[in-house]
Amino acid sequence: MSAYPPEPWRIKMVEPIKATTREYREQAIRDAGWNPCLLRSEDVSIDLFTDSGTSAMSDRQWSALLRGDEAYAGARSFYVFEEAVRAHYGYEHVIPVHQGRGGENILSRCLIRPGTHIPGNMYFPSTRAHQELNGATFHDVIVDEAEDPRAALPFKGNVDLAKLRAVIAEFGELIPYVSLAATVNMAGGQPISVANLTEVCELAHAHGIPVFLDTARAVENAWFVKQREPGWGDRSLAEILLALCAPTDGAVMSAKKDSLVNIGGWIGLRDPALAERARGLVLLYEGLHTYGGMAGRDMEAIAAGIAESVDEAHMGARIAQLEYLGGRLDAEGVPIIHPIGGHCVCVDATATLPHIPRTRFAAQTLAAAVYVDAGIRGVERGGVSAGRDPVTGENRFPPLEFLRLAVPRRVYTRAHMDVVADSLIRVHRERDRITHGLEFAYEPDHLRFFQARFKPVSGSSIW
Ligand code: PLI
Repeated sequence: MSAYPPEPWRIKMVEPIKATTREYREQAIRDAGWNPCLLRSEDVSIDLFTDSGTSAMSDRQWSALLRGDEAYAGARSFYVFEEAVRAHYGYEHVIPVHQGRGGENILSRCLIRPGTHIPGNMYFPSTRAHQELNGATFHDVIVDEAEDPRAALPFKGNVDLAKLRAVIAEFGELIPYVSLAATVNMAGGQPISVANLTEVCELAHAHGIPVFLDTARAVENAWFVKQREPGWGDRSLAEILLALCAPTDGAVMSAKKDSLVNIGGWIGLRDPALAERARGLVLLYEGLHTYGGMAGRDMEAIAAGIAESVDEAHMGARIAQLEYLGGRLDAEGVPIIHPIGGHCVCVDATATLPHIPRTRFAAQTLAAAVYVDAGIRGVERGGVSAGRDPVTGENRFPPLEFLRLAVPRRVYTRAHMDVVADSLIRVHRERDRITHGLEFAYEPDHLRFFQARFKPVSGSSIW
């Protein structure tokens, strides 16, 4: 099992965790329509629903908040933020947005027309939703192994260039851009190599197609490049981050992940004309182009967080914590996605609950069971998250159906990881007791996993 290095921080402020009983949690998950997202967070003991916006900020970030310039226009904090993004990600034009999906909305509105096609290395729900809302069809061109939980390739986020070539051959000028992610969330936080990303850009550019990168977890991706990609071991995370962004035409960033803040994001662009159009839409949907829906203090916290995110002691400890949790599950035969990714450990729900059919949402069912067992909240990543095909209205069932345990940065200790591992091991040992899956009691139109309510398919419980 991996070593667990001491965390490179001390705890200065704490948030009490409420103790709950199994009976209490059973009632809570019923009241939440069997959807952990609808639980009150005070009823959750260890919250691994997401690593997004849930990180602990450092004392430097908290003191940066006090420097926030809250001027409506031209705030000093914007220029601090702009400089930090330019220096670390290398994009000339930096356009603030309130969070990642705000940026996805703007970029999609700028570039997508009805009937267009967007290839990418696996979908992300909010990214694809904006692409589809603007009339595009998404094409997954990720390598086949990304869909196999047991395939332990170093770069399962890579694009299959043959698949990309085929999409380009078929749709050519109807492709407004290639949508890449580093790391790939829905594959379990799997990285893309610098070599593959560069080849994708060369291929796309040869056909006049720009490439935009989702940089939400690009620093985590840089860590894996440093560990795994020949030729990069001696380079700093900051250098690798710049190398990942360099061949791309722009990026959309949810700063709530790598950048260690609770809210914020940006669009980074090289083309001045596109940047001008994007700023125009930011004025309509986000806020002025020098705050984009953030407070001045949020931009200060991001600038400080970006600098901390490329610190190798920070990233090394983060990844080691995930490997420790995943290693414990692996050792006890709990089926997880390999290799362990950058922000999460993912439990293969299809392998855990093979008796629950896809239409009964095994990962959603497992999420409810794990919450009831020990108050741990994860998120379904499978049939519920995938939603319905906008054309046919049919449910989409992606090959991977898993419970994602996303670990917030600098929040939980090794003892918490042990509680999570013990609970997952227990639920896995007793998996045959989970006899019923779930069906929708209420199904929202968009991003349904957030607000859906479920009911057990028979009886009043999943047990
Ligand atoms: O939650 P936002 O709007 O700041 O960012 C949307 C978003 C875009 N891209 C990627 C790869 C994400 O992971 C992402 C948000 N992810 C969430 C909330 C998550 O729990 O993974």
